Amino acid sequence: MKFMTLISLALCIFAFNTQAAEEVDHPNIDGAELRYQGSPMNITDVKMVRTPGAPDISEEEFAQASHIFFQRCAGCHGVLRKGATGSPLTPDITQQRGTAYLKVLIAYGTPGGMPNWQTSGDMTEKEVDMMARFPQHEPPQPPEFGMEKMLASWKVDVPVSDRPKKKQHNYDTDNMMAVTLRDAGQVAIIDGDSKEVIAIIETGYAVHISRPSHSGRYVYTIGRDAKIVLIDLFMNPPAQVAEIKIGMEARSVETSKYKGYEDKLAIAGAYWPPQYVLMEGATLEPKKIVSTRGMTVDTQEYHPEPRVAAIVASHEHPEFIVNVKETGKVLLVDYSNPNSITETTLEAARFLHDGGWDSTHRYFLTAANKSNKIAVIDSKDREVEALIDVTEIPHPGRGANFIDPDFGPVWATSALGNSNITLIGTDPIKHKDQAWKVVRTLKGMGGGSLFVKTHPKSRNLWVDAPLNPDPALSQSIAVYDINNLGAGFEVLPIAAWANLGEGPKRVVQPEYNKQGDEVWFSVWNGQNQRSALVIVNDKTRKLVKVIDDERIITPTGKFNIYNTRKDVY
Ligand code: DHE
Repeated sequence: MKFMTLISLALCIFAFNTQAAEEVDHPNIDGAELRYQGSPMNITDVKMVRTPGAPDISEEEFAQASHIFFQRCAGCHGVLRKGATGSPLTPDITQQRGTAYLKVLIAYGTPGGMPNWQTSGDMTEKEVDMMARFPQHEPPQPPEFGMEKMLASWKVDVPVSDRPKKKQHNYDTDNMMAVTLRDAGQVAIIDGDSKEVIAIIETGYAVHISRPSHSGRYVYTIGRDAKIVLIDLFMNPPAQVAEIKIGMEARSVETSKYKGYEDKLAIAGAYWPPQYVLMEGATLEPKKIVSTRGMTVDTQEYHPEPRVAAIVASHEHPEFIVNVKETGKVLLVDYSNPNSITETTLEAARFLHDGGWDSTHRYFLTAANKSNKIAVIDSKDREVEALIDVTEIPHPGRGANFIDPDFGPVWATSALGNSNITLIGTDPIKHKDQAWKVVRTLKGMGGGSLFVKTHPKSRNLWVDAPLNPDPALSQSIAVYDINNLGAGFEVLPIAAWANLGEGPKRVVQPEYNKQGDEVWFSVWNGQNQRSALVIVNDKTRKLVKVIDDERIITPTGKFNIYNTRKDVY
């Protein structure tokens, strides 16, 4: 009887899910992709909220459930449960479903992408029961994080006047690589010429990306806990000179690049609270905090937590271009007077994620990944140039620019949801008919790709697939000859070359050295397993070196100082 009830509940959930899939559910993604969407959030200090009509929950259970929610669910469902890649879980919906229904949903998962938390062994029956009662109460709102908290966290370790006037070592700072050591909460600074690990610098929790200043002297690194560490590459060895926390959850940081403002300002965007902050470039002193809460582009409903995704610095105006994920808006933030920011709002599409420049640095191409579109922002005329339909879940990183033998200049993106590599024409002058159109679709190794890369001096296009469920693909890289795209790709077994022993060993994010003749790959293994960086000769596609120093723990993103500051990709 009990079994029959479960079956009918599961069927009913399936029916609900199929119906709701278009609107609110996870895209059709597997477990690895789901984990990618939903990294643990570092949010604490929430207050208990009891809601009429919701089942009983003790204070202790509420605290435990909030912790589990922020660790496992908020990445997809949103901090305030308004829904992102996962369904909205507000009490008007959850109370209607009821505890029994939600328990089955959480325990067994759904075909739409909700993980099977109990049957996978990730949650006990007791936890599932608690997690079914918890969302029937109003979501607890985490604290705000304004100027007072920012200033309290701000620290200048080395004042500007005490910093070296010139480089204190003989390394070429432009060929240094800032390498994210994700689970160690560190960044490795590695010399691109000798491949020597010059420094390991403590940073924020599950550190995410690094961006160098325009001059290439400083590196800004941001952790998922919204801590920014400013590293001075002129010091011997390079070291932290300032730090600040700009919120509780964050992913993006960038610095001013417009003529006359080089190295002057930094900006960071937060996931929680939904805001961005402008800081002084050399010290991280916070100057202005701006909230991103507002209406969505399509339904024009209020969204209480639109997260800040990718940020790039305009080369055409003193502006930062800021992607606001859940509202689908792109903000042009004029920083010429940081005491009085002017913001221009462009309407793109939901859910904006990452992106990069075309080769002229005029057009910013960015993925609206839930809408399966690439938005093209004209940074010169300050308008949306095009919204281009692409296939499921585009994920370009910064993308890859090259000359297609038939269609001229193109920008490429790969995808999470399928094996397509989509090439978009980017030259509205000499190749007008192809501009802002999909001119070619290449078949890749498989879905689960995150990053593509090439270099102006190279004829290779590299495509990873770290989230593909097949280890033969997630541990390899596909490489195309740009002059002969029809010939398909060669597969290089990068993880096998590193010879690391057991572990998932995902091969992630190709990155060129300054000269454009070597490509670096991370072999991203478990925290307690051996990871490595594998360097390949771009011309011969042969192994140059494996950096398997024991300090290289869970490497993911790598940022070559020259290519990143000059936007060469
Ligand atoms: Fe990232 C860039 C957000 C998971 C590695 N990631 C970005 C950017 C955003 C973002 C908004 C663009 C920043 C910019 O350009 O200003 N990433 C998120 C997430 O929300 C997500 C999906 C889940 C999470 O909770 O964090 C997520 N990202 C991952 C990973 O699991 C990756 C593969 C490994 C890791 O380090 O955690 C990862 N993300 C990266 C990298 C970049 C990045 C390497 C920069 C790519 C580049 O070439 O510029």
